[in-house]
Amino acid sequence: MESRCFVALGANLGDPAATVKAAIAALGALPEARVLAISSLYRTAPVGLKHQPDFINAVVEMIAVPPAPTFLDQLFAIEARFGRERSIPNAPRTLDLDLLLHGETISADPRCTLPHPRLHERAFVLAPLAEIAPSLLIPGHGPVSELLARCVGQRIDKVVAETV
Ligand code: PH2
Ligand code: MG
Ligand code: MG
Repeated sequence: MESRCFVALGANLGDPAATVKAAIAALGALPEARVLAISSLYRTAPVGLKHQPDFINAVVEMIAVPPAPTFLDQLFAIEARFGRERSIPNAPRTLDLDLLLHGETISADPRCTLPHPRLHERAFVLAPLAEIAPSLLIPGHGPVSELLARCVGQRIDKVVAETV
């Protein structure tokens, strides 16, 4: 079955903008998926662990055939190809791919929680998401635009020159 999915990209090591663009190409090259929409890139202040470089973030809308756990494995494989190392939570990373939504799937599985458990409180996800899907409703939380309006004080800047 085909599912409408949203994937968040984040990077803050190496050349983050180049990595995010290359990762979007890698998502588009997945055998059972296609990219429908790509947000601008955003330069964002780190949330959580503060003393690390700014991030580049973006969100893509995709159609994916695999069920959520399989699709997530494919996202992890792309992260690994881009040199992702897992140390402590929220550590700097070459590439983070987070599955935000997978069709209508609601899941409390700790490995693959859907919708993504922190998406509703993060401007670095909600701003690019609102750009490509302004009327989207996040199950259990509400319209993406309202959620974004509640994220006060999180610094995010659209990267005009590096729009994909
Ligand atoms: N990802 C995190 C934690 N904090 N902050 C920003 N600005 N962007 C991110 O992608 C990010 C973060 C955990 O994945
Ligand atoms: Mg993340
Ligand atoms: Mg992640």
